[in-house]
Amino acid sequence: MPMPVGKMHSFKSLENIKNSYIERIHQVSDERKKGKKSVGTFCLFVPDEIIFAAGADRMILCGGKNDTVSIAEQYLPRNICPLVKSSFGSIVNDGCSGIKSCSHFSMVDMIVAENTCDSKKKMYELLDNYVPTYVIDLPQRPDTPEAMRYFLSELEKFRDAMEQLTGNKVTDERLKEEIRSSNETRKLLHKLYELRKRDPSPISGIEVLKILQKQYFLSPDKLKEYLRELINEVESTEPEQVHKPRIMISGCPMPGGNTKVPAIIESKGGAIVAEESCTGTRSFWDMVDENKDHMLALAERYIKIPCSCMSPNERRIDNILELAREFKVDGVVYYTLQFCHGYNIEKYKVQQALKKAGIPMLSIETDYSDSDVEQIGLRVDAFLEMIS
Ligand code: BJ8
Repeated sequence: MPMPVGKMHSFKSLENIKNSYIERIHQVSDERKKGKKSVGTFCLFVPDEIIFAAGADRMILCGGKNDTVSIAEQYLPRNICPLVKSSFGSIVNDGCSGIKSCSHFSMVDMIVAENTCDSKKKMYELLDNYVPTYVIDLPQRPDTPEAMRYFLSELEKFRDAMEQLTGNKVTDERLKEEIRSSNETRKLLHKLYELRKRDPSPISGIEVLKILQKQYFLSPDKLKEYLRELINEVESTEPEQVHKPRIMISGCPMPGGNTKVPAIIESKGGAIVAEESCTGTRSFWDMVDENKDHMLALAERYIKIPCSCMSPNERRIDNILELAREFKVDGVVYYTLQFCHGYNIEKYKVQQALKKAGIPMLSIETDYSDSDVEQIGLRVDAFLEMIS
């Protein structure tokens, strides 16, 4: 039996977020004409606070669109994750093939990368031929004092590189302001997620994803403005009392342009109430301690991000269980991109832990194409039927 889909709310603030792209492009372009540097990033391990404290702007360059994948395949092997291919294709695209990349991919003076998964690491080596690429080296066994010391020294080197790029000193005062500002954003996102704990949730997963995908694209002030507007609207919404199975998505990030799996889940009648993802809780869950040495506080906060590139990564399993309980989920959709070995392999541990906790899980491994939409739809249908 098909699940009840129910009527969707349409929040005015989401329309503003949707239309924010052009305005942001003009803003960055004007800033660059006046000499402000713009930095492109790919990963949560790069602390925004240091970039902003150096007086630069930043935009995320993770690709979520399928159309630039074929461009990347002229340079990269086909059997690597679509996120890497889409990003690379968007940056190296010269438009000859008739495919247009989104404008922001060509609007950065430097890329700040990080040593995470193999595909990204190797892509960065090639990207340096197109845009100067600075790589932060990450220790991959995060729970040791040696790893902390090393990561802190890497962040200090990164701070120096940003000072060199912009010609501005990263003062303690500026870092303090940026840490406070980023914590404010994190608190707003917590507030939004708190509202999703209501049953039924007053906002759909797709709607939340729209703002999360813009999180590292918009300026911090604009993001906060949109979040406040959205929270006000959601707080005063009376959701339709249709019972829908509460779903958490867990796994790979879903950058702008990639909404395939959440769209299928919600079109089939599921309600996504949380995402254990870098386009989700991993991006904002932990605060930076405002009462410590600022660089140390940043190192401590960022090294804890439970990415599958870290080993061991038990923190992620604990987070998933905690989120599943907090958001009272009926089931978890474990979402991985093809050839993302870290998240694909970690699936086993997550499945075991969820099974023990009595929480059903559906595993979906996919790419950015539409070729499996129907097949995923059938599997989601059966899963939702089972957990209802
Ligand atoms: S902190 S998840 S943003 S590394 S999906 S490119 S891992 S093969 S994006 Fe990530 Fe930072 Fe981790 Fe988050 Fe590789 Fe996997 Fe592709 Fe990925």
